[in-house]
Amino acid sequence: MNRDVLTEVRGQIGFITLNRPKQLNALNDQLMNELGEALKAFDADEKIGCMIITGSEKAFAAGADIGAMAKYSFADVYKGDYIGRNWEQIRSIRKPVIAAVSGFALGGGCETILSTDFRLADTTARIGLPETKLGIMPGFGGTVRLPRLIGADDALEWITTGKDYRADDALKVGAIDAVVAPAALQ
Ligand code: DAK
Repeated sequence: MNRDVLTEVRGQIGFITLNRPKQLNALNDQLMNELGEALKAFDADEKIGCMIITGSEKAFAAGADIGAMAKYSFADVYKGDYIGRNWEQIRSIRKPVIAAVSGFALGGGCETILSTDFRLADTTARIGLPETKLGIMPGFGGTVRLPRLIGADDALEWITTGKDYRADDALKVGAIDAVVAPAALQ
């Protein structure tokens, strides 16, 4: 069966790898359901002390799946609580959840990492909220969690310009906690 999320245990760490590489790990319902299940399973496992969410070398996640969203009406999204229901799952996990970011973490991908407790990024990372380029606002926590982390001024720049930022620049404002060499995240 095709899995959009892969899991692995190393020592006391539960690794969760987003696995839609051809779509740059664009977030859809299946992936978000599997992410929620994986987080809950590790949270319930006494042998696991913390979890690390990661993606591919090219992308942590390039945002919500634009193709899937294009077909949805407002009513579909509202009634189905599209994506939102499982995004919040990260915040309900009692053990520390760490994001390890290589490549793109854009839009919903950026909001996913903002929902974690600690954020590591390697020097290939490009992090940002490009929603305004699509004529929408960040829909899942970007307008709330980002200003809490980096302050209103910098968050306003991120949100209104839609630019993506290198790991060093994200570190300077406090959007991530550490920058590492790419090999450190493999
Ligand atoms: N969705 C679907 N497919 C995507 C994708 C995405 N977000 N991003 C990339 N892909 C696909 C591309 O279509 C392409 O597929 P093929 O053409 O090969 O079939 C493949 O991934 C490789 O992408 P590229 O060929 O474009 O790769 P490049 O290296 O040239 O460019 C890129 C990489 C990341 C710069 C580019 O792919 C890009 O700009 N992607 C879109 C970034 C973006 O705009 N993301 C979405 C932001 S909006 C909500 C909550 C949250 C949200 C919505 C609702 N509710 C609570 C209701 C969140 C919204 C967002 O995230």
